Amino acid sequence: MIDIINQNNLLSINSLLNENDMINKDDDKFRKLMFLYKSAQRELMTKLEILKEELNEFYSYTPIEEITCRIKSYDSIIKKLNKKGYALTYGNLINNLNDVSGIRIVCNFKDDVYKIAELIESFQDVRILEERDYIKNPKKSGYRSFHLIVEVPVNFSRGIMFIRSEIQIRSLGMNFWSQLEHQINYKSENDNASAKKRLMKYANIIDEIDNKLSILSDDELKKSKRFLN
Ligand code: 0O2
Repeated sequence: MIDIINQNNLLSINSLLNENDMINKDDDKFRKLMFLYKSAQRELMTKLEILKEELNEFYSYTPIEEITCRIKSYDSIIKKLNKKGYALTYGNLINNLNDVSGIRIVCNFKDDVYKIAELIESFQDVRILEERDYIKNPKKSGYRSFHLIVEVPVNFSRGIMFIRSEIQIRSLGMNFWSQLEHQINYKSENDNASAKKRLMKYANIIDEIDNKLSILSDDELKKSKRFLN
């Protein structure tokens, strides 16, 4: 399967598959491709868990409440490609879906989100492809979160491969809202305008609370244990 290696021993994910092949969840290629995404996710999760523990050990305060991850299901991959109007090929999956491997970091406070994003951006071996600040520019739904599209190097037997993941970084408040909205509205086929309007209003209220909590946390935690002051 792995047969194209350039002089730097770098493997391209596209070189493992024929880009025009149609995605088929029962074939070997799909399983192997998902293995590559899972491997990248493990690398990234290790880096992030270490960061979380380091902040806890050295600064006695962890800005990170939790880190979770998931691999996008076959059904969600197909749904998203259809929604974006792409043919269901491996090439389109690899080149146009950023979040086949998805990681979510939930921080206590809003300003911690930016500090964690900065720390990830400073990792020497992580390539930052894109930054999406849905906190400064919330989505129409009211969705707030900070997204990083990254690539991490993974060592395989025949070389190194850079594989993409999406990291969503948000405050507890933003996470609370988006989890509920995801269930009630985001994936729903119904177009309930009144529910949408209310959810948007609640997103703004949560944002106000987030701002107030950030000020409170500054006042209280800066005095003693706050990290990176
Ligand atoms: P799921 O089920 O969470 O995996 P683009 O790349 O801009 O063409 P894309 O890939 O949708 O479009 O990127 P975007 O907008 O940055 O969103 C990526 C993910 O952010 C989504 O993945 C959701 O997890 C989350 N998200 C975006 N908008 C909303 C929203 O309005 N509400 C909620 N609750 N979550 C949102 P998926 O694959 O769409 O969904």
